[in-house]
Amino acid sequence: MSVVGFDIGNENCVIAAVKQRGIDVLLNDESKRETPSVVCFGEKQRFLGAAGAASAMMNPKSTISQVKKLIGQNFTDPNVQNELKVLPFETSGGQDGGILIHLKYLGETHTFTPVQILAMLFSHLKEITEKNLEMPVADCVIGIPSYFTDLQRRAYLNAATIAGLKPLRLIHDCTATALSFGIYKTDFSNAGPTYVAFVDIGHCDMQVSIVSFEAGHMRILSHAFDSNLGGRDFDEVLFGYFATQFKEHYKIDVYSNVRACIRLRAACEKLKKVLSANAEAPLNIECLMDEKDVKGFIKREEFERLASGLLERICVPCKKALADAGIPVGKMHSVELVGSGSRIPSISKLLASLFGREPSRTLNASECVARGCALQCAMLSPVFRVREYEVQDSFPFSIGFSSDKGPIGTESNDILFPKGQPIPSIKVLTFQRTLFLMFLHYKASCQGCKFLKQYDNLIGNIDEEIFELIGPFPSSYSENTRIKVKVQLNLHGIVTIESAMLMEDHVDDNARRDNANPEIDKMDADSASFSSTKFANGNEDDVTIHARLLDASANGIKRDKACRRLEIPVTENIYGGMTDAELSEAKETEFQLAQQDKLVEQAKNQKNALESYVYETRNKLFNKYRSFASDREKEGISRSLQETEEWLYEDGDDETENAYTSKMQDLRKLVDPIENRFKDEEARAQAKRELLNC
Ligand code: ATP
Ligand code: K
Ligand code: MG
Repeated sequence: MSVVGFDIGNENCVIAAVKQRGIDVLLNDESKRETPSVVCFGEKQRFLGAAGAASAMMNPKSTISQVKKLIGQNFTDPNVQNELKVLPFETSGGQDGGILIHLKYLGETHTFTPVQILAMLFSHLKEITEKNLEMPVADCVIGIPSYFTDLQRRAYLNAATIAGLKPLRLIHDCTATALSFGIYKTDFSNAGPTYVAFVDIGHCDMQVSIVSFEAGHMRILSHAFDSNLGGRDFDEVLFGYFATQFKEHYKIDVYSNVRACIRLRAACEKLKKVLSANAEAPLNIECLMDEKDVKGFIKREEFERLASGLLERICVPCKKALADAGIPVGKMHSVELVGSGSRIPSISKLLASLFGREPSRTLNASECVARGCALQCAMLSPVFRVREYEVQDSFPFSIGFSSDKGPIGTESNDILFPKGQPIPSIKVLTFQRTLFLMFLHYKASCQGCKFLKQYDNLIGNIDEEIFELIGPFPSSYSENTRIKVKVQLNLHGIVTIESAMLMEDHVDDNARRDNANPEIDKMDADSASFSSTKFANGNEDDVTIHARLLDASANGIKRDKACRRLEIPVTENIYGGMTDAELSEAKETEFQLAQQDKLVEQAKNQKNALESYVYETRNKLFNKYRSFASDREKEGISRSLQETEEWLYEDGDDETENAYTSKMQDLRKLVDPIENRFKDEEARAQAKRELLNC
C-alpha cells in the first residue's frame, strides 16, 4: 500500500512518498521535483502539469492555472473578480454561486468547475506517483492552507475523490512542515516546550504558525495568514513598473494585449528570481507587442522600495500568530522560513528584525509540506510503523451555531468550536424542544476580536454558512424528551454531524426492566456530564453545550434513570459542495477525458515507433542486412520505406494508433524474412563459437 503526501500549491505541486529508506520526493515526467499546477486543453488532448505549463503560451484561453485561488469561492466575491480579471480564460457564475470555467475543446464548448480542474491535477499527480512507485495509489494526505473554509476543504476532498484518491487527512501546510521538522529532532530540551515559528511564503498566500515541541509531541499554538499575499504580488509590482515604463518609452499598452501580459508577467517572475541573487537585473523581451522589442532594467533597492507595502503586510500575520499563541517573541527558539516565495532577501531581513533573530532555513523550502504530508500518511496508515509522535493541530476559526428560533444562547455561548479548537474534536449539544433547525457558520467576532475590513484576507470568508441541520423530528414531545446532537470537527477540519439522538426519560418504572431492549439503555441523565468522547489522536472533549432553551427541570433529572434512545435521521443541508450524483458524473467525465488523452498519447507513441522503424530499417538494410537480402528485395523495401516516410509527413501526420500499427505491419511483412535470415546466421555463428571454445 502506498504512503503518499501531496502539496498542491497555487504554482507548484510536490509529491512525496515513503519508501523503504525514508521519504523521497518523486520526479515528474521531466525529471523535476516540482510540477506546475497547470491544466491546458490542447487541440486534441489535455496537457497536465509540466506539459500544461509548456503549452500555456499557445493556448492562453484554454490554460487553467491559479485553481487553488478559485476553488470553493463565490463568483461574485470581489477578491475572486480581481483574480479573474487577470486570467485569460472565460468564466461565469454557477447556480450554486461558484465559478464555472468555459473553454473550447475538441470543437465543442466545455464547462468545468474549479473542482474538476483540480481533479485533473490530482489525476496527473496520481499517475506520476503510480509510475514511480509501480503500484496503484489511493491513500494519501493532502496539504491545505489553514485559512481554507469548510467549503474549500470539501472541494479538495471532492477533487481527490474524482481522481480516485482517498485522502486520509487534509492537513494544514504549516502543520505538515512542523511535523517534518519535529519528528526528526530529538534534541529538544527537557526544561519545557521549545517554541518555533514557521513562516511559509508561497505563490499566492502566506501562512504563519507558532508550534510548541516537546519530546514525542508537537502542538500548534496558533495559525495566522494572509490568504492574498505571496510571491506573485511581488511579480505584480514589477509588472506594473515595467508596464508604465513601456507605455512611456515604447508607446505600448501591455494591459490591452493578453499574450503580452502573460509574457511580461513571466519575465517579471524570472527577473524577481534574478534579483534574489543579484543587486540588479535586466529585462529583455523580443517582440512583446506591436512588433516592438522591449528592454528594461531594475536595481534590487528600487524593487524593495516598490515592494515596501507588501513587506509591511508580511509583518501582520507574524505578529498576529505570536499574539494568538501568547508567546513573547523573546521565548521563540527559532524561526523557520519556508515556501519559495520567501527567497526574496529583504523578507529574511524583515523577519530578522521582527523576531529578533535570523530566520533559519533548516528545511527544504519547497518540499517540506509534501514531506510532512507523507509522514502524516505513514502515521495514519495501518501498514506502516512510525515512531510514536503526537501531532496536535488546531482550527483557526470559531464555529458558531444558531437555530431557526434565532440564536441559541447568549453571545458568548453560541460558539460551538472556539478558535484554537484541537482537530479533531467532538461536542455534544443537548436541546429540549421540538422544532429544530440548526445552522453552523464561521464566526467573525470571537474572543472579543473585532476585525477591521482591511484585514479580511486574514480571516478568510468570515461568517460563511456551513450547513443547516433539518429534522424530521418527532412531533409528539413531552417534557421528558431531549435531542442530543453530536457534532464533529473531523480530521480534515470539516464540521459534520455524527449523530442526532432523541432521548426520552421513562417515567414508567417498568422501563427499567426493559433494559434488554437495545433501544433502551442506561445513561447518566445529568446532561452536563455526558461521558467524554475519545477520538483518534486521543483528543478528548467532554464539553456539553447547554442550549439556553434547555428546560431547567431537565437538569434536575435524577441519575440512572432509564432512557429511550432513538436515532433520528437528519439532513445536512450543506452549502455548496457536490452531491453524490454530481460526483459520479464528474468521475465519468474525467474518465472520458483521460481516455481521450490516452488515445492521443498511444497514437503518438505508435507514430514515433513507426518513424524510428523506418530509419532503423533503412540503416540496417545497408549494414547488417546487406548480405541477407537480394537487390530486388532491398529495392522493394527501400521504396516502401520511402513511401511510409512521405505518408508520415503528409496524410499520416495525424492518424489513429491503428493506422500506424497497420503501416508497421505492412513493412514488417517485407522486412521480417530478412531479419530472420540474419538472426539464423547469428545463431549459427554463436553455436560455432561455443563449439570452438569447448
Ligand atoms: P502557494 O503555497 O501560494 O499555493 P506554491 O506552494 O506553489 O504556492 P511556492 O512554490 O512555495 O508556491 O513558491 C512559488 C513562488 O516562489 C513564486 O511566486 C516564485 O516566483 C517564487 N520564487 C521561486 N524562486 C524564487 C527566488 N529565487 N526568489 C524569489 N522568489 C522566488
Ligand atoms: K508548493
Ligand atoms: Mg505552498
